[in-house]
Amino acid sequence: MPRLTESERSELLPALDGWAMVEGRDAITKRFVFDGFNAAFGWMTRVALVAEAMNHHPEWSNTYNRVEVTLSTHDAKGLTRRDIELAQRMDQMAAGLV
Ligand code: HBI
Repeated sequence: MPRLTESERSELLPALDGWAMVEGRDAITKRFVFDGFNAAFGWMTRVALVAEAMNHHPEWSNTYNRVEVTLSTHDAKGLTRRDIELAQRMDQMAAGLV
């Protein structure tokens, strides 16, 4: 899986909702804030099933109602289309909950 080209990045990254580049790393990050712990962890549980089905897994941490997410493709050592797809899926699954 090749890393995203410059033109793909300029097209795809601005279209994501609230994701930012990680300083000094070819990765994207976003903080999701939910109504409470159950909402946050329930979302993580549902995303985990999607990530496993995609065979593409987030780096994430949960504190009460917040989930910090970082996405990158470890095998490619940078951003690929799999990261874009997982980011979009995460946003879809958080819609109405955040
Ligand atoms: N998840 N984010 C991420 N990046 C990977 O490279 C990756 C993964 N999940 C599974 C996976 N790679 C495996 O397919 C390979 O490590 C074999």
